[in-house]
Amino acid sequence: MRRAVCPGSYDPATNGHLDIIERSSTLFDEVVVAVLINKSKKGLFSIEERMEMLTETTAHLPNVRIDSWHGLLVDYCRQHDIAAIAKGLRSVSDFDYELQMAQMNRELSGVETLLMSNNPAYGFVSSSLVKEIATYGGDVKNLVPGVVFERLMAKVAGRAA
Ligand code: COD
Repeated sequence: MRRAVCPGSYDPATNGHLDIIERSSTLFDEVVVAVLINKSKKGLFSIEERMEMLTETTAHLPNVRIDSWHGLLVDYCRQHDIAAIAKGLRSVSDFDYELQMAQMNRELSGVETLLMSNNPAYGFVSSSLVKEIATYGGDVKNLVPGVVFERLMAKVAGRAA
């Protein structure tokens, strides 16, 4: 079975993430979307909330499942017999960061990384910007899946209250 992981913080998932997950699901028998902790980023949603939103957002993809992991991505890949990491590339700055991680992960465990060019419609979309815009009352409806939009609006309203 050809199995890949789409790792990320997914805080929260955006339409750009969903595009990469959908395209990965056509290339592999099974795709695991793994919610990982990125220690350099401050989280808005809990890991459980991120997983719930991803589960709803990917319900139309039968070969996609959601999981979470604390630790090295290569250890997750080893434990779950995953030979490939599938990720999206938006820009040159993404490339520098992703290339370094791809090389390190291959050095650590031999796992390959597939870097997919982003859909230009979502090239400017990031979880961080979506959160910032929503916090200041901007409209992010077209940037995130419906369930994420609803949860984000509720979270932002709760914080402002
Ligand atoms: N279009 C296309 N792709 C996108 C878009 C978009 N609009 N937005 C994001 N993506 C891609 C990103 O390029 C990334 O590949 C992926 O989606 C996830 O993005 P984020 O922002 O949710 O997640 P990151 O970048 O914070 O995730 C980093 C990891 C958590 C994957 C990384 O830190 C990691 O692997 N951590 C585990 C610990 C580890 O193994 N460390 C050693 C690494 S060598």
